[in-house]
Amino acid sequence: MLALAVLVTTALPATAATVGPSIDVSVMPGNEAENAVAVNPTNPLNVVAMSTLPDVPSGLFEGVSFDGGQTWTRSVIGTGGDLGEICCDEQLTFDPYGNLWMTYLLNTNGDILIALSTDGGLTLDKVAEIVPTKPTGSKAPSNAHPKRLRGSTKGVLGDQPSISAGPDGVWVSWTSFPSTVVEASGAAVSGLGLHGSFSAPEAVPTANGKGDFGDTVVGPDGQVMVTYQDQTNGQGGSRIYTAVDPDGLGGTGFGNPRFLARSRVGGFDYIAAQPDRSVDAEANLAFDRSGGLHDGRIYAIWTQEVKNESDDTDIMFQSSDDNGATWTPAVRLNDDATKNSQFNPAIAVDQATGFVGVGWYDARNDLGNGGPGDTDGVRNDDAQFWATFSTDGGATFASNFQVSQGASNAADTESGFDYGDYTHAAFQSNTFYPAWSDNSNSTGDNPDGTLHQLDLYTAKISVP
Ligand SMILES: [Ca+2]
Ligand SMILES: [Ca+2]
Ligand SMILES: [Ca+2]
Ligand SMILES: [Ca+2]
Repeated sequence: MLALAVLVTTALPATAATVGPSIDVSVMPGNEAENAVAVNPTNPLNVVAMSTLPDVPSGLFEGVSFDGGQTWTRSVIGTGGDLGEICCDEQLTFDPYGNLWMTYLLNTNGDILIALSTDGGLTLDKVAEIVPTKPTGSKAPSNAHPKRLRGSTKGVLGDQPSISAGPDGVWVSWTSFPSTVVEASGAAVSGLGLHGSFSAPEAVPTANGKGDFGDTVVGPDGQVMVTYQDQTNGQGGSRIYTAVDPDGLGGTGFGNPRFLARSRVGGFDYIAAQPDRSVDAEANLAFDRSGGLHDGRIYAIWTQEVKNESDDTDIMFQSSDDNGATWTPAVRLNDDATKNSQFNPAIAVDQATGFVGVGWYDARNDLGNGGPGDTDGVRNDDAQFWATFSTDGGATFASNFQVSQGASNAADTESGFDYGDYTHAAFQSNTFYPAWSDNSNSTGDNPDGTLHQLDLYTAKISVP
């Protein structure tokens, strides 16, 4: 295996993928930031993308496509009614039956919400409202989403939920504040619209009694892995851990935390490209359930900072064939030669092929010289969106390629939320769809014009 921080050997030319044009999914005034995207495995032309709306009291943007992203049905959901007044932190996943599962948070309480769509995202119904446990305090965390719990900070607050579904079930994990513990809950799934109740919250052990900014994945045998970092605040750094429930909905709970990596990215680490909201290490997981050569392999990505508070952040990659007991050494996925920022990485496995796609915000072309990656003459504060992929189980990755046609600037959004805490990507049947927030107006249809509020973007990347 290659040494730490050495780029994985590039064996595939970037031309192995076809990057489609940038698509403005939201075409909506105001900021769309912190995005989710999912593709239906029973109809790979069915793409669903969502964004938090930091500028309005409640609601999410939702775009639904049934033609691979060419046309979209656009709506704002969750301004009341069945779904409630949605705050933020939405995440999406399709299961193998074509159920679309969504987790999200409300403005009005600290619960973890789950909604289900059986029509490809056109309609969503609330199916569960989980009350986090461990109410050991009475104060909401200082880092809660700015929109959460207007007028009430009493009791326990679930935050940062993530959701994943496999052939046997759907699982969500989250952080419970103020004690900053990680919990998870799952439900059996057996067909389109056929599911059981979500289980009582199950504790996910943490190494130092704390965990946040997590992710959840379900494996081919029903096992569940959760990752999290142990620092909720600060810029100094964090340790990233995983924990596994080996039998999912069976009687065995989550096992002891296992160390994954040490990052110099803390809980709220400020970089010039995300100057107000900051970034966390944003560890994310993907499980190969393809039944192929690498079935059962788990992939992890996270953000490193080369030197503390240098703003030179990088996207790191590791994999495990033994449910996280051991991991390959971390390798850097971004192949630039700059000291600029790469942040908010997203990963997805194509369960039809076992291919791995990774995308991230990338400031490599912002040299502050007025070039195409620079909007303002200042180095390392503008971001494009870049990606890479692997067709051999993560042994090698393609040369990085630029996905967004333009460069965006977070300060120009006039929102302290910047691009949000995360973005996501989906990969199905040889097509990779990353989602990102963009104010370059490269497509000419952002209602706020160029370098103002963000729209939600995607692009269709074909990986044959
Ligand atoms: Ca740092
Ligand atoms: Ca970097
Ligand atoms: Ca710049
Ligand atoms: Ca917008």
